[in-house]
Amino acid sequence: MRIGLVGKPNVGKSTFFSAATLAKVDIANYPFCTIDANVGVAFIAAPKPCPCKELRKRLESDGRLEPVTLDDPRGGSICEPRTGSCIGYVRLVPTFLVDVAGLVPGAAEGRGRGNAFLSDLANCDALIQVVDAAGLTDIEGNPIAAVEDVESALKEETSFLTEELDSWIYGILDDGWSRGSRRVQAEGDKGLSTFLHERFTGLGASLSHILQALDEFRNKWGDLDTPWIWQEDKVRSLAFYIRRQLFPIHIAANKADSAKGTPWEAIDANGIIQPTMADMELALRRADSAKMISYSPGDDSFKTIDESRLNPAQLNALSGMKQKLSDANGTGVAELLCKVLFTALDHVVVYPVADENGWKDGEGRILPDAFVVPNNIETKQLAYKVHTDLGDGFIKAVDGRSRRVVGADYECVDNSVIKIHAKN
Ligand SMILES: Nc1nc2c(ncn2[C@@H]2O[C@H](COP(=O)(O)OP(=O)(O)OP(=O)(O)O)[C@@H](O)[C@H]2O)c(=O)[nH]1
Ligand SMILES: [Mg+2]
Repeated sequence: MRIGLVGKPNVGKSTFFSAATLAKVDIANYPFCTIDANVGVAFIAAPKPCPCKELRKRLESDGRLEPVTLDDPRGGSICEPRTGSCIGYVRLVPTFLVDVAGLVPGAAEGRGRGNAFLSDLANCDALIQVVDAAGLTDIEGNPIAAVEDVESALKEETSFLTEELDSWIYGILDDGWSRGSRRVQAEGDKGLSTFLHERFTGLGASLSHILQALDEFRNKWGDLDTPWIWQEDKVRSLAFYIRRQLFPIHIAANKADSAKGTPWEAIDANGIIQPTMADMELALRRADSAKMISYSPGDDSFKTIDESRLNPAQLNALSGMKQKLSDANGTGVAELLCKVLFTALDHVVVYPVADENGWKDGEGRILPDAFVVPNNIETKQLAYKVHTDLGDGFIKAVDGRSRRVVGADYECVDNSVIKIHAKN
């Protein structure tokens, strides 16, 4: 999974990016040192407690493991993550984050970084548009308080990104449209979906993205007859629905610390706006890395580790941050990433193992891998994600909880532990 950060200059994209990817430095030696400067790995807390919690319980009740002690630095976790980490059963899983600079109107016509900007975006599964919440002011520079005024200011802020993306998608559609869409004549609606799927695989389209877009399009326009003679506005409308599938956009209303009193709750009707304080998240994670405080992303508070080591200025700054953090219920950074990955993209975390009893891999490591996969992925598809050979040689799978043998089309859910049997 790859989430792109976009937005106008100086809204806080790079701050958000550094805050969210900082963890890779001290959490795991994640092997991505050679990726582009603007691509990083963010670690996001899995929605459910790591299955090592259940495993610990089982081992304890069998008398094979001592109960967890209060001073256990891992807070009871007994898994051995190959990437990410797990403390107190909070399992961190990796996702790619891209800081996509260079959003300027007219990119689809080649302005600014133009196509380079668009091809950076093309690899993303979802976008977070960072906007400067502090800049959402009225003409006199006063913060806006009325819900409808914030909504229209936000619309103005965000519409040019969607317009840019829509016209880019439209350009791809329009190229060879009448010939391609004539496949409907011979093959019916299926011809159109196949054509669109082929057209947009390069942008990461799956057939279900296309079918979903066509469904929404039908709701507005009715049947898909004679697409080769559609007017431009109808093809543009199809581009709109495809874009929404390929690039769902969430909004980070950043610098929320300077936009106090904005009624986010009232505006957040679709759950796509999240107030954030990226610079505070960055400061807190750095202070945590420096062992000044103990802070977990997503928390609305932190503990100061050893106050006697800090000078009055530091203590003062920390207490100010603590107040802001609790007022805002957290910085919103981890919360937004979690929302995008698990709710909007409907992904879940699945744990493949080699031993369905001990939940270990071939080398005896407990629950080393946590895969972020689409919800309800079938076991054979999961096998392919682990390794091509495992998919090709797939025989059967075993559900690690029920210990039931299951077939290739068995659907994994969030937190599934799955053993895959394959020919070797
Ligand atoms: N008050 C406040 N300032 C912030 C916040 N996040 C970022 N900033 C500040 O906003 C300024 C711009 O941040 P950047 O992260 O460089 O912004 P950018 O969007 O990457 O900018 P470009 O790379 O120029 O497009 C910096 O001075 C940050 O410290 C925040 O949550 N609150
Ligand atoms: Mg930047």
